[in-house]
Amino acid sequence: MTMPAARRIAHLDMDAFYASVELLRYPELRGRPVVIGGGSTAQPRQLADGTRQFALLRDYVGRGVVTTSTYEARALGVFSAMGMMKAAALAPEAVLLPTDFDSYRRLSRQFKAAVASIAPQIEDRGIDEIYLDLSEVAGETRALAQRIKQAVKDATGLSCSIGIAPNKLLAKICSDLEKPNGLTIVSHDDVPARIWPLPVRKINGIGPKASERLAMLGIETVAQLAAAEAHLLQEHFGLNYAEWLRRVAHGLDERPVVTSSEPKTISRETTFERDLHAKQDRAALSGIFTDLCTRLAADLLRKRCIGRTVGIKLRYADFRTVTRDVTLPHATADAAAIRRAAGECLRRVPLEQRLRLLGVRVSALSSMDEAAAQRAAVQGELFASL
Ligand code: TTP
Ligand code: MG
Ligand code: MG
Repeated sequence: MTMPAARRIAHLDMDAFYASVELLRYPELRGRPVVIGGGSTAQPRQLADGTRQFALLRDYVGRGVVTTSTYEARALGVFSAMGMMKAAALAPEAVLLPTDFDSYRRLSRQFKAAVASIAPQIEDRGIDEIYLDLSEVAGETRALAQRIKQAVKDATGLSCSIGIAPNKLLAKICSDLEKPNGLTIVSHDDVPARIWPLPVRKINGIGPKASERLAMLGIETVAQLAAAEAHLLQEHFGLNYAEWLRRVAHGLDERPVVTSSEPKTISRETTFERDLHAKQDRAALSGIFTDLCTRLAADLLRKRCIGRTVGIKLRYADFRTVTRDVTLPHATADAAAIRRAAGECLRRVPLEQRLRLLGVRVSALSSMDEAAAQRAAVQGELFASL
């Protein structure tokens, strides 16, 4: 039996993300406890002498909750989802800032793009975290992770924490172990020493309810979960969840890194101002058809995609719609090649009736850059074998 090659999976999570983005704008707040989540009344005021005046948590009145907080505020016991009034009692001197989602989204795009320049196999898990499959990326693990952290820092000015492990389950746990600015690498052999002492709720997928029920069975740590009798877990959690609990307690997880869903098809269509006839309006139709293909080729280029299947869509005056497509020997983004293939499709539909709409699409897409890299690799092999 051949074992599947060991994988190298990373989980990257930004440190105190919203708060850290705010500190880029207000560097004078570095080192102070800062809490994000105030309304517009928490907007800092620019004073005549050029300095800024910030709202303090002690002056907060309302029912809001903390969105996130800096590590200085966390040291005082203030965490995400805590009521703001309770937080104010713990950290009255903390600065309160409003949320600014546009900035968080912009920085989110920037850090992901920086990581993608080094490790393109990315699964987007939300505004401040991603999984990476580093199995095919060259470099020693720690050095590679340092490079990724540096790229994020250079692109955004922000720090992140990375966990690297043979699977997503362990990588996610690890990215949290040495926050902030952490870098934690574990192998399967490290599971008893590094993972087993942790409380079960550190496992992504064991929520507050399951933790509570496990606690009632005397199971608090992952080690206790790993040692639990199968029938006991089955009795309380059902066969499927019990089996999953047993596997995760042993650090097992086969889920692949699912890279961002690329568009499956790119299309252009147009509805005519008046219904056109294939014979009488041949010149006009031909011009529109060519124009659609040219625009579609430009869309493909912009998205750095090539496609193997070219299709057309026609809607007749009576609103019936037909489609035809053809698959080419090679993927293309070339306007003339798309026009030829679409023309072939057009010859396979009846054209007695007038037409309302004409559309062209390209599907079976792949990345232009990956295709180029593969060609280069093949050429490299050819040269190497000469
Ligand atoms: P997290 O990654 O959970 O937290 P964080 O980045 O602030 O801190 P760290 O990872 O260093 O522990 O969440 C990312 C952002 O999502 C966070 O900055 C604010 C937002 N968020 C909420 O809006 N509500 C919440 O309950 C949590 C946990 C986060
Ligand atoms: Mg985070
Ligand atoms: Mg996160």
